[in-house]
Amino acid sequence: MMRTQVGIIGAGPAGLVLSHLLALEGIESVVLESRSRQYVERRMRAGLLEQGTVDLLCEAGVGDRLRREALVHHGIELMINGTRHRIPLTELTGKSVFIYGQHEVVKDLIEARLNAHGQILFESEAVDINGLDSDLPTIRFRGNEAIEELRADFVVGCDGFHGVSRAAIPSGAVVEFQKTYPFSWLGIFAAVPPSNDELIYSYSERGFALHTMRSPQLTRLYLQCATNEVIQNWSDDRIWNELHARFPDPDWTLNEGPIVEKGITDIRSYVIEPMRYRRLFLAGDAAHIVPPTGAKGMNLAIFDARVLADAMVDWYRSGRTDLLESYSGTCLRRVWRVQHFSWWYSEMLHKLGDGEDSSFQQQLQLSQLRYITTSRAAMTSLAENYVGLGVV
Ligand code: RFL
Ligand code: PHB
Repeated sequence: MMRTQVGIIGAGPAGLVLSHLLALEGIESVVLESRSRQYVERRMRAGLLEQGTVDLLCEAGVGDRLRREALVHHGIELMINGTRHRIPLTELTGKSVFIYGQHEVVKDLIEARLNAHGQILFESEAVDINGLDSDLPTIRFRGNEAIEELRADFVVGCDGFHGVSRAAIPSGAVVEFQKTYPFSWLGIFAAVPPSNDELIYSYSERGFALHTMRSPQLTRLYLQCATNEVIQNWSDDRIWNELHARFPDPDWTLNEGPIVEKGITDIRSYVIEPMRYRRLFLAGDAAHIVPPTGAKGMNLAIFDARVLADAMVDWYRSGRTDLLESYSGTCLRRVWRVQHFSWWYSEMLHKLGDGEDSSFQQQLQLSQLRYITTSRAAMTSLAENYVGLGVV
C-alpha cells in the first residue's frame, strides 16, 4: 500500500498542472497514468492556449519553452462562402491567443515534475476508487502486473472523458447534462507550412472546415464529416479535394503536403454537477466536454487544476474547507460560459443537416455571420469569449 497526500489519476494537462502547483506549495502527490511517457508526450491533441492559460503556466515556472516557441496570434479569420473577414482579437480585447501543442505542454510539465523528483507512475491504470466514505480513499491500480493500492487524503480524477473516476460517484449524487451534434470532425496533420499566418474558420455550403497549425512547418486541418464516418474511406486525395472545396476563396491557396496523421473525433457537450463527491474531485475532461470548435477544452482543464490547487493548499495550511466547498461552483460558472460559447460557435459554423427547416437555419447562420463580421459589438462579444473570459 502506497500513501500520498493527493492521488491524481491521469497525466494530461489537468493532472500534471495540479501535481505541479501542489508541489510548488510543498504538497505531495502521486500521478497514475495508464499510458507510457512516450505515448502521452507524442499524443497530438489541442493546440490553442488562451492568454490566461499561458500566464498561469509562465507564473508556475513551466513557461520557458512556451515563451520561446509559441506562435502569438492577434486575430482569426472567418471565411463565409469564400469571402474572408478578420476578427482583430487583440485590438478588440487587449489579449492574444497562442499556438503551442498540448503534447508540448505535457512534455514541459512532465520534465518539471520529474526534475523535482515528483512521482508519475506511467503504465499504471487506475481500476477503481474505494473508501470514499472515509477520510482516506484508496485508488486500486494495475502496476507491474499486480494490482496495487494508493491511499491519499484526496483523490482527483483527471482521467479524461473515458476514465474511471466519474463512474465512482453514485449516480444519485450528481446531475449530468449533455448534447450530441449531427456531425464529427476529421482532422489531419500535414507536414507543410501553414497557408495563412492566422487560423481560418470556414463556413461553406459543403460544411465547416478549419485551417490551424502547430508550428511554422506543421499545418493542422479539420473537416466537418458525418457522425458514422470511417477514416478508411478518406484517402489523402479525397481529403485534399474536400479541403480545397471547403475554402472556396479564389485568391487563397491551401498548401498541400504529406499527411502525417489523420483521425476522426466525436463532437459532444457534457457537464457533470457537482464536480465532486466527498473526497473525490473531478477536473478537466473527466467533468466536462465541449465541442472543439471554440478551442476551450485544455484551457478549462488547466483552470480547474488551478482552482483545485488553491483550495487544497488552503486546506493543508489552515484546515479551512470553504475553497474546497466552492471548487465545483467556481469551475462550473466558467464551464457553462464556455459551454454556451462552444455550442453557439459550433452551431453558427457547421452545416446542420437536410431537415425541413435546414434552409431556415442556414439563413439564420448567414445573418449571424454577417452581424459578427460587421458589428463591432458583436465581434467584440465573439472575441472576448474566444480569448477567454474567466469566471462570469
Ligand atoms: P486528457 O488530456 O484526456 O488526459 C487524461 C489522461 O488520463 C489518462 N487515463 C488514465 N490514467 C490512469 N488510469 C485510468 N483509468 C485512466 N484513464 C485515462 C489518459 O491516458 C490521459 O493521459 O484530459 P485533461 O487533462 O482533462 O485535458 C483535457 C484536454 O486533453 C482536452 O480538453 C483538449 O484536448 C480538447 N481540445 C482542445 N482544447 C483546447 O483548449 N484548445 C484546442 O485547440 C483544442 N483542440 C481538443 C482540440 C480536443 C480534440 N479531440 C481530440 C477531442 C482538438 C481536438 C480534435
Ligand atoms: C487546433 O489547433 O487544433 C485547434 C485550433 C482552434 C480550434 C480548434 C482546434 O478552434
